[in-house]
Formats: sequence, structure tokens, C-alpha cells
Amino acid sequence: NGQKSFVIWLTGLSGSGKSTIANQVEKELFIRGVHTYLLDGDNIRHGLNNNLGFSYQDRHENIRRIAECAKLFVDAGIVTIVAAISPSKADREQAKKLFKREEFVEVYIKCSLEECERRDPKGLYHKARSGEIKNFTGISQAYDEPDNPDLVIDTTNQSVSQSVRELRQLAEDRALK
Ligand code: GGZ
Repeated sequence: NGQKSFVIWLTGLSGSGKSTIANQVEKELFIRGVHTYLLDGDNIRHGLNNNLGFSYQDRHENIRRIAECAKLFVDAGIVTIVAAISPSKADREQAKKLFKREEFVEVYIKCSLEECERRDPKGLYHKARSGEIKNFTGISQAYDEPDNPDLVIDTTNQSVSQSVRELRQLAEDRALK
């Protein structure tokens, strides 16, 4: 009954639901006996990546370190969930290259900018619009949509529980097959 380990890479705008979905999916997988670890960009920026900001260069380094960490966890046999905006297609591709083909699952947590901005749980979009925060993804810096993700979860008009179900199903199928 060996568990397969791999990385589930969640990319999407701030406020799209990456962390919320990832946290809930972790709980549900734990109950089902699947061991996971969550690498959340926002959290890692308080520790390992506390010397990095939001320039293209710093985001590149943020994603590189997160990907290398994810590789360590996958090597340790753990289903690893990454939740990071990871706006650059090139950076995501570099991350992907660290893994075997079947070990990297790219999931686009899709949500319209309008809806992310309406949610604005931390008031960051408001600050980005007023210019208080610079280089804000979707407002003053680009987000490259994935061309060919393994799964798209559109949270714009969908409940959290439905999004969680979709991601949990994918993770469960892959972990236990
Ligand atoms: C984007 C920013 C910014 C700027 C602060 N641009 O939604 P959050 O608040 O809670 O999580 C976001 C987090 C982004 O960190 P990541 O490591 O995921 O970004 S990346 O993958 O692009 O390196 C957001 C907050 O930090 N935040 N300033 N300028 N998000």
C-alpha cells in the first residue's frame, strides 16, 4: 500500500483561494491516511525567504527555493502542496524541471481579477490600487496564466468545498494509484 509522492503546484492570483483550498485538502487527505506537507509562499516569506521582496528577481529566487524544498519533501515520500502565486511561466517551468514528469502536477487556481479584488481579504488590492504597494500581481505586475495545467479550478463563482473536492480527488487518485 505504498503512497506515491509528488508535488501539487498551485498557482494563481492573490486572493484566488490557493491557501484556503490547500489547508482544507491537507486535512481531508490526512483523514484518509495520505501524508502531506504544505509549502505556502506567504508563510515561507516569514522564514526561509524573509530576505526576499516582490521584484521579478526576488520572486524568481522565492520560487527556486520553494521548488528545491518541495523536492526534498517529495524525496522523503511526502505529497507536497505548494501554494505560491508563482506568476512567471519561466519560473514555474524551472521548478517543474526539478521533478520527474509524473511527480509534478500543475494546478491553476483561476479567479477573475475583479473577484480577487472584491474579496481582498488583507486589503492588499486596495493598497496596490492606491500605490502604497508596488509590483502587485495583477495590478502593477504581470501574471502569466498557465497554458497547459493538469487541472484548472475556477473559484470565481464556486464554493470552497467544491474546489476542495476537485483538488482532493486529483490528489487522492495520484497518491493511491
Ligand atoms: C503579490 C503580495 C505582494 C505583491 C505582498 N504581489 O494573498 P496573500 O498576500 O496572503 O499572499 C500573497 C503573498 C505572495 O507571496 P508568494 O510567495 O506566493 O508570491 S510569488 O509566488 O509571486 O513570489 C500576498 C502577499 O504575499 N503580497 N505583496 N506585491 N502578493
